[in-house]
Amino acid sequence: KEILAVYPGSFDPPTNGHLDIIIRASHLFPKIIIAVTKNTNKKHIFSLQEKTDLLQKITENLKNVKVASFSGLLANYLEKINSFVLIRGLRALSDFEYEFQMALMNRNLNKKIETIFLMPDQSYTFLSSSMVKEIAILGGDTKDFVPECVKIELKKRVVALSK
Ligand code: COD
Repeated sequence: KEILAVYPGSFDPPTNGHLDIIIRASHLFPKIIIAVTKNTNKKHIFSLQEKTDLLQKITENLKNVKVASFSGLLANYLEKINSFVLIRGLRALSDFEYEFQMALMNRNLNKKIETIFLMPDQSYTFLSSSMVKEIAILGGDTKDFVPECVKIELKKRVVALSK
């Protein structure tokens, strides 16, 4: 049976760290869905549609990767698309507690769900969407941290938000 793995996140915006995890996962699983949703604990500057479009653009050369968005509980979404494998990225020890809690909570909601953690290249371990946003808002250059099309959209959004 072909395993369908889901990489869920808020991706606000998608970074080179996310892309590193997506590429690693695409080598391991026959089919991947990047599942974009809202993280109610975070403030987002891009809509679900905008993030879906950006993720589609930056993964268009990865033939086994698709992008989708969902609302509501991740466990319910997995059931709906008949997937029970989650991919998450681990950057540092500081990610562990939140990720561990989420993995076990998802398994409590549906005991078939397994979460697989992948580590990015070490050059991305310091990278986070919130820092990239902060750099953009403060006028810094984000070119080393996000794909070119994300950099352009981020700059536009920051200018629009400052008006
Ligand atoms: N290198 C490697 N991995 C990275 C990097 C990087 N530089 N940056 C981020 N990552 C990893 C993160 O560790 C994470 O695993 C993944 O990439 C996505 O990151 P984010 O920040 O875009 O996504 P999150 O953490 O905001 O996603 C949380 C969800 C939206 C998945 C969660 O809130 C959720 O499932 N929401 C739906 C409602 C629900 O079911 N809630 C109950 C959950 S138990």
